[in-house]
Amino acid sequence: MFTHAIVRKPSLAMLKGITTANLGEPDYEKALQQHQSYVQALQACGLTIITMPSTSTFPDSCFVEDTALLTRRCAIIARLGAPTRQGEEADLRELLPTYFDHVETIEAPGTIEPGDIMMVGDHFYIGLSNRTNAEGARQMIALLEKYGYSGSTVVLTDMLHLKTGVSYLENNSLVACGEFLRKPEFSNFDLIAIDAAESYAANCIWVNGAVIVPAGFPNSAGKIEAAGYPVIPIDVSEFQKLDGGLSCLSLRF
Ligand code: CIR
Repeated sequence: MFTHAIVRKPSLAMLKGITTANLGEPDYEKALQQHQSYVQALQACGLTIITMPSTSTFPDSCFVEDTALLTRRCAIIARLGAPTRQGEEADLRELLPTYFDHVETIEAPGTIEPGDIMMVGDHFYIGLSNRTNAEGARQMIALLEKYGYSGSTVVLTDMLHLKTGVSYLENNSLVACGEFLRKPEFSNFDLIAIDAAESYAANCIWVNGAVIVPAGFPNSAGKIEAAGYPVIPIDVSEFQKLDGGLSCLSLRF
């Protein structure tokens, strides 16, 4: 169960965020409203929200998931792979000791963005991507092992982050699309396969029994519901325009 979530409000600088989506420029006012609805959904799932102030220095900083990995035993501050995002994690360094006794840090030349990390119980799958390099993954696994966890790597070729295409819903259920449907690493899960046309819905979040899904993907929502989960659809269209999904917008712990 999660009790808290850290979120970071988008600033107007989000209009300059990194994107490959070709969906046009985000509407900032709409993004703020969507962010608020997202926060309310997390609250409805029982979470206390910690809101970091927005910053215009980092256009992508609302995607706070990529700045740290939070576990029950420790927090690990990331070193982001995208050059324009390096430094976003600095404010976490001040915030996290309030909530964690142990705060560790990934060092250069390692890079890792925790959008590439999926927690399955005490095991952490780490995607090797354009943002997360082998050294970043090596350091992360060493730190996880220090705290009694384990980690393993998964190579990805088509997606931005591991969790762009795969989400763990507890109870051995794994939502997956694209390249992840065929990965031997995931063959022992009960797969909920997301159609290519709805691939954005593969990034969804389990929060204390419910699953928050992006609005507008009814086929995927239906499959997740049929697997036994109450589903909460939230519209995050303005963040999709920046390649960001539901998981990216919070750090849940
Ligand atoms: C980026 O390219 O870094 C942002 N525009 C989107 C980050 C999405 N984060 C995530 O999937 N964890």
